[in-house]
Amino acid sequence: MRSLSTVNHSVPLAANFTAVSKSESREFMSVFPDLVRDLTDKTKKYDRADASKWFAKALQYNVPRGKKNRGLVTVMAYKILVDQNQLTPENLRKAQYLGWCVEMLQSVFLITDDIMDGSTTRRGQPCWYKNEDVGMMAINDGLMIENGIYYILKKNFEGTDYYIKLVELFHETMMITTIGQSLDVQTSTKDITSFTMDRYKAIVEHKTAFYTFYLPVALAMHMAGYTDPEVFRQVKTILLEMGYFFQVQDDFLDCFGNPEITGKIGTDIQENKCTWLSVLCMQRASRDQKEIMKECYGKSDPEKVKKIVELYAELGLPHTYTLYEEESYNLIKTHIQQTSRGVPHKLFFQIMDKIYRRDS
Ligand code: GPP
Ligand code: MG
Ligand code: MG
Ligand code: MG
Repeated sequence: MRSLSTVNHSVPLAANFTAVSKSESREFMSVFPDLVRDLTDKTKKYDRADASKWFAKALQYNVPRGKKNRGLVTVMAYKILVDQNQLTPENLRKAQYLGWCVEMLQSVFLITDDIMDGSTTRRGQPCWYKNEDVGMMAINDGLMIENGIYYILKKNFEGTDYYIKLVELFHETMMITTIGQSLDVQTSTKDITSFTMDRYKAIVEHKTAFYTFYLPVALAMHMAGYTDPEVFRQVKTILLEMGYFFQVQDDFLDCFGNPEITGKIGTDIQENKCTWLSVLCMQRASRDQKEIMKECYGKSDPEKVKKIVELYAELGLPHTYTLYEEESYNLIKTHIQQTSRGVPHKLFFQIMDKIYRRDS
C-alpha cells in the first residue's frame, strides 16, 4: 500500500453502493455456471478435453471475480429501457448473457493489461499470468475468452434483427480500446515532460471510457429496440464523460487507494504512465519539483516511488482530487439534465451512483 499516513483522505462510500450491487450481483452470478457450461461444451465439440478443462479454469479465475459493474450496468440499462411488457424472464436472461459478454471482454483486457503493466495482483489474487502454470499462456486464454463472446452472442441472439449491431459494437469496442492501450503504452515510453492533459484525455477516452460505459448501455439499447443514431450519439457523449471520470478515479486509487480494497497493487509510477496525477503534478511543480519527477518517475526503486507519492501529497493532489470528484459529478449531472432525447435520465444517475466516491 502506498498511501501516506500524512495524507488525510477519507472518502465515504456512496450510501447505496454495496446494498444495491450485492443483490443484483447475486442474481447475475447465478447465470455464470450456465455460461461456462455453454462455452466449454463448445470446446468439447472439438474433442479436446484438456483444452476444455483449461478454458473452464481460465474463465472461473478471470471472469466473475470483480465488481461486475459493466455487466450489471448492461442488465440494469436493459431493465430501464425496454418496454415493460417485453421484460420476460427469457429476455432478462438474454440481457444477463449480454452482460456476461461485457464481463468477458473486460477479463480479456485485464489479463493482457496486467502483462503490459507488469502488475502482480488483480481482484485480490495474483494476476492470471503470474500463476506458475500459466505465464504467457495467458495471452492464448485471453484470445479464447474473446472468441467465447462471439459464441455466446451467436447462441443467444442469432436471428434477431439487432444481432449484427451487437457483433459490430464488440468489434468497434476492441478497435477503440486497443487504440487507447497503444497510446497508453507508447506514451509511457516518452519523457514525463511531454505528458499533457490533451494526451491524457485521448488515452482515457479510448482505453477506458468507450468500453466501460458506452458499450454496456449501447448493447442494452440495441436489445431494447433503439435505432435512432442521434440518441446513440447523445448517450455516447455523456457516457464517455463518465468513463473519463472513472479513469481519473482509477489513477487516483492506483497511488492512494488501499490494495486490500481495490484488489490490485498500483504500478503507474513505476511504469511511467501518463496519469491524471502525473499530468497535474507536472503542471503544478516548481522547477525543483520537476527535477524530482524527472529523476524518480518511471523507476522501480521503492525510495523513488515514495518520493513521487510524497510530492503528489505536497502539491495537494489528494485534496484536488476530492474537489474534482465532486465538481465533475455535478457537471455530469447537469449534462444529463440537458440531454433531451430518448433515454431516461434515471439510467445515467444510477450509473453515476455506482461509481461516485468509489474506493475500489
Ligand atoms: C485501464 O487501464 C484500461 C484497461 C484495463 C484497458 C486495457 C486495454 C487493452 C486492450 C489491454 P489501467 O492499466 O489503468 O487499468 P488497471 O488500473 O485496472 O490496471
Ligand atoms: Mg494499463
Ligand atoms: Mg493496468
Ligand atoms: Mg489503473
